[in-house]
Amino acid sequence: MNLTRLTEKDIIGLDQELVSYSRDLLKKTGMTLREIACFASGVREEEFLRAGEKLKVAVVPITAGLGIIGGFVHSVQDIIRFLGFETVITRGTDVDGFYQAAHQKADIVFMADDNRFIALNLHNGFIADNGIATGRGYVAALHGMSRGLKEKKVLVLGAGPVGRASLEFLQELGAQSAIYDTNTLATVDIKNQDGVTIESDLDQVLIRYPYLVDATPQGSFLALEKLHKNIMVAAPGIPLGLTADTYAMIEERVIHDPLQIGVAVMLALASKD
Ligand code: 2YC
Repeated sequence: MNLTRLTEKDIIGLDQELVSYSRDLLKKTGMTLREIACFASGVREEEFLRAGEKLKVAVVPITAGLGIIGGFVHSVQDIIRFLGFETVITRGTDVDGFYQAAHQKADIVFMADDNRFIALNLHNGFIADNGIATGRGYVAALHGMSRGLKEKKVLVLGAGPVGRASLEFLQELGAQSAIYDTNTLATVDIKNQDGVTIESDLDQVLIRYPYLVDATPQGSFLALEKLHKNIMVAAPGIPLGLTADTYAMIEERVIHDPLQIGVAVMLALASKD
């Protein structure tokens, strides 16, 4: 499956803006990036802080497929450092880089090709997948923004890896979850998962959901007049599904970033001993 592929312009400047990004996240959700990562991964904050003092992370550039994305490994490194973990980028790429990571006694190794972005814990073999981490992290952010999702009506757009992970966490949190995909076949296996509603006519139902997770790679298709008046949106999908003027009008109720939340949750998941 070819996942959405970031471009250099999606991540340019991400490292300079992490402090303002995290302040903005706190304002919108009442949670810091670290608290979102801990809530999504089930890691207690003091455990996560201790792991940060103890563990070393390596990020390996991968040349496979369409190759290196300018700024990608540096953005990943900056997010992980921001969360308090010593982090290196290997000089070598691919297998050579992985060898160097192990040789430099890294405990956790981050690497991404065009189809998969993982964090591997070299001690216990656990692999954190970016799609799962991102889905859980965005639901955690929505949980914060909504002051709790229990019994709340939430619609997930997109039944790919991120949408499915979002749905799973929403169910764990007791939300009244629904999912929609343009391809009706994509949700056929979810059909009678306990309590999940499968929506098929988006234009009809969209306005009935006060909470939305946009996990689609479709850009600029959500206009304000089609949305619930108090809409809150967790938008992991790239490009952003909201139209530019809709985003400008409801920005304080929208969570959207290219890497930060997904990487933070991957780190928390991979840091468990
Ligand atoms: O620079 C590198 O090491 C490249 N091989 C990185 C390729 C990442 C491709 N994946 C993506 O752009 C998106 C990310 C948002 C996470 C998952 N897919």
